[in-house]
Amino acid sequence: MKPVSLIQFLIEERRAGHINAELSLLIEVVARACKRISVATNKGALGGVLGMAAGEGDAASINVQGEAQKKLDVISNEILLEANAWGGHLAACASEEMEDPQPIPDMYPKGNHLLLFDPLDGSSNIDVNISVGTIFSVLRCPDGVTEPKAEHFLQAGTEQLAAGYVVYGPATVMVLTFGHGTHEFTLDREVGSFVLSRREIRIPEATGEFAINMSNQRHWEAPMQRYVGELLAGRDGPRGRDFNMRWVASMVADVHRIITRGGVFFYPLDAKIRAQGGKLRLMYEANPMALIVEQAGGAATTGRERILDVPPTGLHQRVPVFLGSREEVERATHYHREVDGLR
Ligand code: P6P
Repeated sequence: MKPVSLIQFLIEERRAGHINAELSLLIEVVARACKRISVATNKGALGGVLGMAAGEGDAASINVQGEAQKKLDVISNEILLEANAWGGHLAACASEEMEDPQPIPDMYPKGNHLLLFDPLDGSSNIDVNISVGTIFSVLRCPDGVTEPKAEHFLQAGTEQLAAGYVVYGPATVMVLTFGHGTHEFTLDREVGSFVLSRREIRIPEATGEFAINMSNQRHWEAPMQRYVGELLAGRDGPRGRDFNMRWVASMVADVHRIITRGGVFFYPLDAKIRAQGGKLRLMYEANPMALIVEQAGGAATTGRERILDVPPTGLHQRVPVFLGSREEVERATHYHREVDGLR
């Protein structure tokens, strides 16, 4: 069968009434920017792009999250900002690497969409050559707002018009949803275009594989201790079967494994991060991944409520994340809600 390119797929989605022309063009611009990020990450040590953004002896380059920036964090952020400045589809952008939303320069036309992105999630893995990725989310700019401020981005995850990620691994793969199924595109480097490789992805309801950073175990809440304890007990425990564990420490890589073969991913609240509300960012990581996973038949909660229903209170708000195969997300969430006296 003739391969379907991303552009053909976007035309299909427009004809189906799932997206409009402006959103279609925006996704093409984001995809093109991610191809450039893929080229930069794939150069590795030969591209002079590894290591910290701050030079030897310079003051460290620290982002709004308080994290030391890698050169590729800065490069990826600049590629996405530059590509989207002139496109004419956006009213503003917001980057996980930057405190405030970025306006579209006055010399360019503005559009009706808001783009949020984590330009290079998992970048601590760059220097050890483990997969990293870009996560993006698209919202509608509220009518009549010409200079969007942070509060205009604070829309629940259910309001997303599009969500996607690009994982820079052995292959460069984009996973994308417009709320009408989750689909996968693989970059054909010879042609230079993303080609549809999986349509209407379905995450298996059951799984034998979980992803969590076990080094935090002593800090977890009791229901998380109980849930993971049952998985570790395996066939001798209440679950009656053995489980396997994976933890890449690159959310995009862990989620892509789950999208591909099932599994469940946890970054629960723990005593260390309780004050911040969690580790992962609602607007830049949790919401886009939650839409992608739900559209593939999976589930995504904070352990207490559906992620997509969380009312945002801040652009860099953090939340606990439970996502993946529905049966395990629902069981772990039930344990937490039971302790809270919720149904
Ligand atoms: P830890 C990467 O920094 C990230 O934001 C996610 O991509 C990843 O899942 C998580 O943090 C890893 O956290 O505490 O295991 O390093």
